[in-house]
Amino acid sequence: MNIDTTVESALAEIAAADTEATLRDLEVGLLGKKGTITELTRLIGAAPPAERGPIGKAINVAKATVTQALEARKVALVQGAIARELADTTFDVSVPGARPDLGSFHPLTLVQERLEDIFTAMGFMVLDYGEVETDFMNFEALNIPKHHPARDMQDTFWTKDGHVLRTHTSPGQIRAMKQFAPPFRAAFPGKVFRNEALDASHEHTFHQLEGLFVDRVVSVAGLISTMKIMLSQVFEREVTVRLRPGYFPFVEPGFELDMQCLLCGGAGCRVCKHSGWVETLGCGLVHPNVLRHAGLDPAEWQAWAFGMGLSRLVMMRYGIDDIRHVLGGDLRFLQQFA
Ligand code: FA5
Repeated sequence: MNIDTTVESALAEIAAADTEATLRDLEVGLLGKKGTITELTRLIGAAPPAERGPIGKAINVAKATVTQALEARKVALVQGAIARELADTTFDVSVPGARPDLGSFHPLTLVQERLEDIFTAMGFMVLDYGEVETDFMNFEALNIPKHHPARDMQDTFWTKDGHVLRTHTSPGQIRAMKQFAPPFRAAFPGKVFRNEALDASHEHTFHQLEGLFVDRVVSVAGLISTMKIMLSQVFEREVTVRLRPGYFPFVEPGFELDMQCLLCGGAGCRVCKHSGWVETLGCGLVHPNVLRHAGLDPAEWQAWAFGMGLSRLVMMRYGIDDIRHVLGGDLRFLQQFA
């Protein structure tokens, strides 16, 4: 192994490299872990101690020379390629280029962000909780003990180890009340899962947005007016709602709030199942047992909560007539929102 001849042949190879790819391979062959220039360092160990210093220096110079030559050749090759392209008279700069596809926000994201802004303006924190829950959080703590018939209201996907894919965003109520000292207001959007028959308005995987308002005194009037304000802000117009008594074990009293179908204006279509109304959210005053499960004394604290079908809201907002489009992933559908 001789430093000078190794460098000489390296420089000759570099000068002969006529493509960037060849040059890249050559660089590895010379300066890579097992490269010829790198291997020169072995000379240091083999030399008598007195000669090691000068040999080390010479190897450093060799490395620098080869690195510079590689760099210079790279620049020359790139410039050569550009010059060739410019000299090519068959290249028509006036031909329109291929436009890259632009992405866009998913309609769910658009509506969710709008709701987050609305709730933040009303003093709510926006929280995020997990999609896999314990039986306790999804059911027990919400006043739905084992064998309670209300468990059948939400067909459940179970994991092999006994966890549930949350059937609603309501477990967030318990988590938030355990996490934050009252009084507070919180909203938590998220994906939920139910093992149910699918149609134009029912998915097995859909989105909800839950809201929780905890204070010393709360009222149904406050709950309903908040829902009305929120819906008319989302739709940027007056929205007609109706309230029905609704049964949810975790609230008392409980209500179902329906919105007049914006797709058909109440005349009836397949989304509202020809009733003119779309079931939009469940709500009510949080049951004392739920407050207790979350560690709050019902004699001291009260709360209202609601759980809204975000996917259905998206359908109303954008005139989507089948919920299966929402998470269907069809690009032709999604491109409409670009
Ligand atoms: C619940 O999930 C309760 N956790 C809501 C609640 C929260 C009540 C807090 C009281 C207090 P429900 O099963 O009705 O309730 O679902 C709430 C909303 O989710 C419905 O109004 C509807 O808009 C939507 N929803 C329900 N099932 C589906 C489905 N399969 N596909 C799409 N949206 C659905």
